[in-house]
Amino acid sequence: MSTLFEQRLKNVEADHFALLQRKNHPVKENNGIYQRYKHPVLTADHTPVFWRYDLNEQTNPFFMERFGINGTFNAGAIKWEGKYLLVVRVEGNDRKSFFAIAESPNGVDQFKFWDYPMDIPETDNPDTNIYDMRLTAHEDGWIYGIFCSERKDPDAAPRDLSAAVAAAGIVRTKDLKHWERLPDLQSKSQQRNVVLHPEFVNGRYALYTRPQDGFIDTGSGGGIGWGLVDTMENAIVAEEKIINHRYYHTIKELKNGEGPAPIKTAKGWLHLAHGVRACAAGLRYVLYVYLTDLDAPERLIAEPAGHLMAPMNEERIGDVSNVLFSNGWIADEDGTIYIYYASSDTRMHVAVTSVEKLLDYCLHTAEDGMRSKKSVATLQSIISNNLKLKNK
Ligand code: M1P
Repeated sequence: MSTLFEQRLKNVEADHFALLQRKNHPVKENNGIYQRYKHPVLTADHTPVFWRYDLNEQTNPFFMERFGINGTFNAGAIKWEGKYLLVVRVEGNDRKSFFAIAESPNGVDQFKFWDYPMDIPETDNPDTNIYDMRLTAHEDGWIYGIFCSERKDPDAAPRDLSAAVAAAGIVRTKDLKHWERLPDLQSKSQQRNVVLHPEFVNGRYALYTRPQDGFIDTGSGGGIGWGLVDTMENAIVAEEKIINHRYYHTIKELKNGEGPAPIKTAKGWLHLAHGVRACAAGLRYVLYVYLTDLDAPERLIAEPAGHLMAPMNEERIGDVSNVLFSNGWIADEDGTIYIYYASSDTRMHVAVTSVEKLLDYCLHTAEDGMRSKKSVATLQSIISNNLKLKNK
């Protein structure tokens, strides 16, 4: 007779093995722009059994979880030695996030976590929580990770246990195993969603920023900012200019933020970002793309109206519902793009498209006319062109 411990260990390991081997496949999607995949690529259940359980029967006779994982989401991404790597925001049941790398041989399934999470060094001012790393393989030879470092607001009123300060933490590596912590980014305001541009601009490092009035409120921040710094070893953004604005009655009325580092294409820098609006159900986070000039990456060339992707079906539900968020994508040599996106602060998914398709989408989808009448005019022009063709 096997013990309870032995039975549970066997079942849990079998389920975990089956989950990691599960094949993923594209779902039927008719928009022609991208292809979602059926299964999430990473969930809390993908984390190793030996993270969550004490495998010693003497000290864990009921084979109970000893370290609960609440979610695996908002992952940075990079192709490394032929593998698709995600630097995942793993959140424990204790609400603390940390980073862990999961790798896949094909980008769409079989993601497996490395044995140990990343051990990010602290600065002299320890982070309470760290999350949402954007990876940039910079032309200076380093791979940088910029993430949100959250700390309790030192100026909070004595009974206010929620006030926090968001800053951009910076690490760098050459092998994805050893991470050097650099001083946090200094700028005039709090920051989240900071991303390093992959190339020097006029000999300086260029950063996409997201100036904000408070920890949550972007208020007068205006949108996605752009700032140049002389060094990443003591990065100080003196001036920020807004390069992707928020507007009234759009998908990004309330907030927006740069996603992963932009992809260089023949027609410009391709950007993925998130836009946030408020509604009766709370905040709604969607993904959108925009294109900027190759020589002046801060200059907007094109931005299709509305969202590229919005939460659908089970993506709508999770810890923070009605949220799609992306801070990682990978462009393969053949132009295939893997968009890694999280749903509702809970799990990771993939959608596959290509550079060619996203450029076509950017350059041939009407921009937001900002008024219903303009939307109707765009639609009328599509309809009349199509009906002329059909009735020929
Ligand atoms: O909960 C939704 C998202 O909220 C924040 O994004 P933003 O700063 O743009 O509002 C982040 O905390 C992000 O991690 C989270 O997914």
